[in-house]
Amino acid sequence: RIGPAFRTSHPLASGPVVQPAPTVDGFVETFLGELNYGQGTLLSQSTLNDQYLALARTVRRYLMADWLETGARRRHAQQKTVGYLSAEYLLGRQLGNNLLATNLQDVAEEAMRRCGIDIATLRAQEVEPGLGNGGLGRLAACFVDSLATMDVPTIGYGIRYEYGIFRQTFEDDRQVELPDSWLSLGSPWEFPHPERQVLVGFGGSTETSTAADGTQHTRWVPDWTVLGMPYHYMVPGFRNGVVNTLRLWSARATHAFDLQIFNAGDYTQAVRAQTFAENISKVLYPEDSTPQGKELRLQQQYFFVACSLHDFIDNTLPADFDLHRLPERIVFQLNDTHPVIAIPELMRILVDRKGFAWDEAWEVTQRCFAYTCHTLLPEALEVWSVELLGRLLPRHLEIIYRINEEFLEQVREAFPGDEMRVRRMSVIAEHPERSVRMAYLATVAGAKVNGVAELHSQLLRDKVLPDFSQLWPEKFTNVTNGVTPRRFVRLANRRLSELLTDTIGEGWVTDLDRLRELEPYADDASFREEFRRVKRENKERLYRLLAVRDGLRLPQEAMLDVMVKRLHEYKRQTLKLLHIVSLYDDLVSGRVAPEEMTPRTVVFGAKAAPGYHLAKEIIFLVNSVAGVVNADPRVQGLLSVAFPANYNVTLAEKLIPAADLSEQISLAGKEASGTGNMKFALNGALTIGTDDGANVEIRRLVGDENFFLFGMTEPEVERRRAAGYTPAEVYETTPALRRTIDLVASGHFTGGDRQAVAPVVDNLLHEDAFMALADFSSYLEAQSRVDAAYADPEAWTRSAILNVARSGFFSSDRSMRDYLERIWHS
Ligand code: Z16
Repeated sequence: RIGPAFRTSHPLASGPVVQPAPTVDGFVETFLGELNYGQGTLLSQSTLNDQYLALARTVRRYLMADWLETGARRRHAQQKTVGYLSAEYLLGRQLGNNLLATNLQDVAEEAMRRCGIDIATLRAQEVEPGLGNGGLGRLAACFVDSLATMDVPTIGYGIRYEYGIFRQTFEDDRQVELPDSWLSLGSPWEFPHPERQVLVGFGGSTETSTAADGTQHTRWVPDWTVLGMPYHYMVPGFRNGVVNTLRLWSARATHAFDLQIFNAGDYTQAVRAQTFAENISKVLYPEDSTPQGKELRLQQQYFFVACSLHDFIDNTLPADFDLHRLPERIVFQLNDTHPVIAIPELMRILVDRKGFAWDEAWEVTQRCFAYTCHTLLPEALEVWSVELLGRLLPRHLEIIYRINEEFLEQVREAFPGDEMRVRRMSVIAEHPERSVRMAYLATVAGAKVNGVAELHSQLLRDKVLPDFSQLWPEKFTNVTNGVTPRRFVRLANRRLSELLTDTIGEGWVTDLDRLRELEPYADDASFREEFRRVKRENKERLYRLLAVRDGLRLPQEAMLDVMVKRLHEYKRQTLKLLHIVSLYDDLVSGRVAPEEMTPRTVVFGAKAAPGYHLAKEIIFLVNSVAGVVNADPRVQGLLSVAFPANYNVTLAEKLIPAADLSEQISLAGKEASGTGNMKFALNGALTIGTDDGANVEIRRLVGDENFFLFGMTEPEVERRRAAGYTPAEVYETTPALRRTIDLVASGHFTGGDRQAVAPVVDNLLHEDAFMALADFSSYLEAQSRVDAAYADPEAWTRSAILNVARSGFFSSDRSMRDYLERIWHS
């Protein structure tokens, strides 16, 4: 610690903290105080941003007493803490969530009205902290919400990126990325804690010395260091007086370092050193699922993990704590391989700094970590070259080598003479270059390894880590993902929430299984009418927003068909596009009469990683098709395509509650879980989906008759590939597909430019790595079932209600109970 805590015997020094009165008067008074003394302005002079900041700081005051109280209670109880280690937290806007948690929504709304302010306008001011790419980052945010609501001692550890996921814009139908300067107008939700800064080393070399008794001691001598500055964020539980902490690290230059250079008289060099250090937490890497092996990314990973371990061991545990008992006090959950460097870091702390024997340290380390895998894509399994790792973290590389040596000895004992197996299981890969397999390291060191949906966990055992699951079957488990009902139902879908609460009471918000009580109402005509009203009003709200935000004009009555997720070939946005083009072609060629068509509006939302060229070509094609379809009078009111730019949590909260149909169409065996699929089902959309990820569990729960299944199963995909898949053959032999692709290839959607569509068309015809063409016919057939079903509103509504009633399992509260039972308590 940098400074001692301030100590005094003054009677007010240890609280209690006085919370402002939760009344309209109390709120107004606090708000005006924040505006005057916090922002230094008068209501009459204030900007919208002043008002937003004052409102946020007002809400924050209501949480402070509970935050301090929770901290004191946690320090006193000394229970085991969950240390969630995640490079990403895709939090979404904070204001609405915190008003909901404190039950201050109505008070705040009325208080603002008294000040002549529309609270919705202030909410719209908030720039969401987009400190994540997609599913994995949003999952971390849902998990910390649930842990607070369940009063589980938790510290979320991560990185305070100065720039989160880029802001997407379109220019001439192509994606253009802009920096996300989310901090530039002020950040009222964060608390910097300079007194808890941590020093982190990089580079240099190791030194080994031998003591008089012959024992060897190794020490790492880094050649450069940076400071980690923690910023704390409140994580309130739902109306339970609990506020946990999210601790995000920001990189600063060390003083000693620049002083040295300043003293040497090189001012510009000193400033440059500062910039170099601060680069570490500058920007989120924008790849979802397929990371680039960049040096700065490894620096980010080690930076936040080193800060977090040090923070817990030296600044959170009591000073006299016996670290042999560390596993009684912490379990670090590794959110994918990004934080796996924590394993050798803990070994280094225990052995090099705390004087543990190797075996003792290994015993402790193995009980402190558990690993969650989120993928099956081979290209997404992180590896770091030995050259890079050794240069940046020489001591960690030595430790990894020793862990691996001892592990491979164990393999040799269990499977004598099986050197092929030893090579397969080695944490160190030899080809194409010598490198560290981070997933293997996590599996060797972790007490548990879990996948994120049943099918995924099965494939993880059988396909990704089969040798490990054979050696340690008991290590492997599944925890199916979940989503927080607070943000994704109660906050995002207020109308549905009111209907639910009027019908079954309000207990569902923290006990989502109670949605089951809704089942009988599926057969109640007046309830169905109400349910349809909710959907209709949500659609109206969405279309009003899209009109203002994106200049889109969409028909109110059509089925709303939504595909929102990162742009990735395996997710198959092109398959959805082929469906749209085929519907369009059917209409304009007269094969389908207008009155036979079920009107549809298709909405896409997707960001492509800036370096993922084919994904960006797909975005271009979607925009091109949208432009032509929307302008063609022959399909007016029957088919529309919208692609609002910059899909993020804020937009998801508007889109999902309005959707009728949820597109979950990845190639079977590729989507680890999906979590958007759960949000849609909980908001009363029906799913059209493959037998993949958590779709499998959604379908089993909601029932086959309330889910539109299509496509190959994972074993069918395997067999098809083994037999030699040639997409061109499918194209030749499927007339509807041929017409569709030909229309795209002709340049019809690109003003006659065939060159512009060639990247996507050629890829589909000659590569199609994710077999969109193979599933095309099955998909179209399932979509005609959708059309027929939508034409019967009563039956459709019944299915939609049953989707809501039977999806309570997908609460992240349930996921957290599973982690507690299967992983954290064992
Ligand atoms: C990510 O968002 C996911 C996996 C991964 O390896 C890296 C990133 Cl950034 C996603 C999965 O693709 C998705 O299926 C899953 O639902 C989500 O993680 C949360 O588990």
